[in-house]
Amino acid sequence: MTTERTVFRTCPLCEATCGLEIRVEGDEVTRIRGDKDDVLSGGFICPKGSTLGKLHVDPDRLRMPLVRKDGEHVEVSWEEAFEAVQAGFDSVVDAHGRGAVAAYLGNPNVHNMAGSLFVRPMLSALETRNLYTASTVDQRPREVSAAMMFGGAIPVPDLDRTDWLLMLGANPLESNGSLCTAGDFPGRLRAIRERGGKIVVVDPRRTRTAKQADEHLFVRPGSDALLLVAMAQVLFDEDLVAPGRVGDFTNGLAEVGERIAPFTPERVAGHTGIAADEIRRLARELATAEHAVVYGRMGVHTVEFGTLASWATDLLTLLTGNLDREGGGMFSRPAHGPLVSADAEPIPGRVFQTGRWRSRVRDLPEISSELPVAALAEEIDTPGEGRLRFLLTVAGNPVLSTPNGERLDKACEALDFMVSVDPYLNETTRHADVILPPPSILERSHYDLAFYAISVRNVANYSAPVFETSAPSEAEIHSRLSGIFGGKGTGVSADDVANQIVRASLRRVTGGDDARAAELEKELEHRPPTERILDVLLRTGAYGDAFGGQPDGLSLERLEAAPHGIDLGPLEPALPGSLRTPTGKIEAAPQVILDDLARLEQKLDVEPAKGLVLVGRRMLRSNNSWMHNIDVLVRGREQCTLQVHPDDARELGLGEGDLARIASRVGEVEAPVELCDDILRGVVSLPHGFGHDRPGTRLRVAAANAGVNSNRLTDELPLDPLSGNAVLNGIPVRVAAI
Ligand SMILES: Nc1nc2c(c(=O)[nH]1)N[C@H]1C(S)=C(S)[C@@H](COP(=O)(O)OP(=O)(O)OC[C@H]3O[C@@H](n4cnc5c(=O)[nH]c(N)nc54)[C@H](O)[C@@H]3O)O[C@H]1N2
Ligand SMILES: Nc1nc2c(c(=O)[nH]1)N[C@H]1C(S)=C(S)[C@@H](COP(=O)(O)OP(=O)(O)OC[C@H]3O[C@@H](n4cnc5c(=O)[nH]c(N)nc54)[C@H](O)[C@@H]3O)O[C@H]1N2
Ligand code: SF4
Ligand SMILES: [Mo]
Repeated sequence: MTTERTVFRTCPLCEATCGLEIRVEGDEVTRIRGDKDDVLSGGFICPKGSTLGKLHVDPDRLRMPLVRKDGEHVEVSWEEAFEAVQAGFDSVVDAHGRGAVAAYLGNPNVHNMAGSLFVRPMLSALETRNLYTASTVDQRPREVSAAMMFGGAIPVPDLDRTDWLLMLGANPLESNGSLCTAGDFPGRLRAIRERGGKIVVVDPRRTRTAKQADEHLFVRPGSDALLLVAMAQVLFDEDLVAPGRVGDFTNGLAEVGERIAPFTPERVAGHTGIAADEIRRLARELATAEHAVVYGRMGVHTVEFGTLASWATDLLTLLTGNLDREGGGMFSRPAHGPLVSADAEPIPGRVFQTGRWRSRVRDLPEISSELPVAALAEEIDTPGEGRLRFLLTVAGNPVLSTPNGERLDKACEALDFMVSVDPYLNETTRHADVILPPPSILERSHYDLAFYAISVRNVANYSAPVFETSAPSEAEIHSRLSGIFGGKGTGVSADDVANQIVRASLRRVTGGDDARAAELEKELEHRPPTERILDVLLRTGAYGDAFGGQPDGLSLERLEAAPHGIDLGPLEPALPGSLRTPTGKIEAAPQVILDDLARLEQKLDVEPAKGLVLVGRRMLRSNNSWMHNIDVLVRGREQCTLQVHPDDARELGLGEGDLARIASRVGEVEAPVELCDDILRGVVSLPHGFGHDRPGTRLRVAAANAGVNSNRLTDELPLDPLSGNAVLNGIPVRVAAI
């Protein structure tokens, strides 16, 4: 007789962190639906969440390590795989030193406790400055502006209490939200309108989100910074600046007012495609709404002025008295983070410094201890001293996800040695000499270390593994690699690494009381390595039991007893207590931003270019580049189409379904045309994450639904200089019928 059970767990696929109810019979998942009692998502689920069972049994998902022998990837034992890594790594370092070693970290690292807790020690062991991540094809501009303005914390729109939301370059009805963790984002948007609030969407496409909003404004790709700065100009010009409470601890407001004076609605209108009186109206509505907030995402960050746009979104929220106030832009307080409250004294932080080292080829500055991933290929394929020869990728597919991926694809062939920690043999890992697959999602525990820090409600939820496995956990894989990179051999375990982390934390917590620290360590000993660290974080965190000091407080044990999660309440004011700027104040006018406004101002005098530009898009059934191997997510109508406005199509001689050739400075692709009234004229769109047509992969379903990769067209040269972020939207392209 097979045992039947129902388990609850958090979906780790995207930032929404939905609760799932999973029906298991024996070792088989028979049904997944939304957990209606989940404290954040309340039963919401998207098509991806219900496929975790299929992902688990996907025959292409790797269960054993692969090592490349004579050009073929063959299964080997874990011991042989780690030994191969050791040999490959040592030979590169012996010949070329650690300067030839690089790592790339991809997106799923932030959806996974191993990525959050065990990757750092591994990177330290690598002793390299050549760190690249998916952050510089994503949200780095937002992190940089928040670092300069607030000392790090990122404001999230308080969706549940706002009544006026301006949303730019985000499409949460497909993406389920980003830098704004909100299980059931669509429901939360609906609720804004149901309580009489208003949603305005700014996007070059009339997206599903735009169709559910009160208003949609078409914007020319890349021009949001101009739009937002002009709105701020209106606030100053019409005497609508009223920051309220936070004004008492904000520097630089007068300077901003002066500096942005040239950006009048009339001057930016032609560039943005939004009329001057519309811009004025938006600014006035924002200023007069009871609770209002401005929220921007991918479309405004992955452009040439991404950091400026991110700064301007928070500036608008601040100028109108909506920062750190209910219904405005607020700060989350995760259970695993420290207790910070509004009335605490801010702790002055360090100056946000960049350029402590620079890239070899393009001389690009380090930002947040990373180099721009758009520069990775050139660091491998440009000959000379310091050229990269060893690459470690962890949970990343940069061949498909970084600009001019084709160049990186070729560059990877020139590496001396490559190691990937990844469950698939895909477009990137096919270049690896060794692939180390982590267990499936259902074989690991989960707690959202990254996303509870940017959540619209404070919640905490822990999920135990659904299935046991004897394969090494991802924490174990990272720890073994730490040992190899750190010269300690292949025998370092996750236990070793966790104990070190736990010991250091306990020493801090107990104020150096070694006996007490040892006692607490003993108390945690029965837990697996990851859980040991998590428990310390929770118990010493904002709501923690302080190891007995706060008997009603949180601990992992309490989370284990709450399968639907624990609700810790709505967001609360956190400023000035959470500020970590060197002054302990909000910096409304960081010098770097003021300087960059000069670059933006130059745009005003340049006629916008005429030709077509390419933007990206996401669809509900995809997850970046790596879930196209799940049949139900790719079945049906072709998803990877070029959306073209019918009037543009007519001029180009293109009809529905025709194959178009799309070319940019860096490459060209062919894709079927989808006529689309919902896209601004002069703009075309290809989805992100497709292009599974390369040989040597093991993705049978994806290969049969390959599509084309938009990063064969995006250009690695233009960057947002403040963040090193790539430009993925507004790419000049030529489109022609074939
Ligand atoms: N043109 C264009 N480019 C883009 C974007 C865009 O909109 N347009 N979006 C950008 C954004 S926002 C992002 S986040 C990046 C994503 O860029 P990447 O992170 O490089 O790519 P992903 O497609 O997320 O690939 C994730 C990889 O991790 C593996 N993986 C999945 N789960 C796990 C796990 O638990 N452990 C390990 N070790 N591996 C795992 C998958 O098999 C896959 O190889 O792409 C960016 N690139
Ligand atoms: N289904 C699905 N969900 C996902 C992912 C996925 O691949 N698939 N990926 C996850 C990841 S890693 C991330 S980072 C998030 C991203 O989540 P979102 O930020 O919501 O990203 P997108 O859905 O790509 O929406 C970006 C929007 O920006 C618009 N846009 C393009 N250029 C411009 C511009 O210049 N200005 C303005 N105003 N808009 C512009 C595009 O038309 C598009 O509608 O989604 C996450 N969720
Ligand atoms: S919205 Fe995101 S977290 Fe929720 S079920 Fe879908 S993929 Fe999972
Ligand atoms: Mo992302």
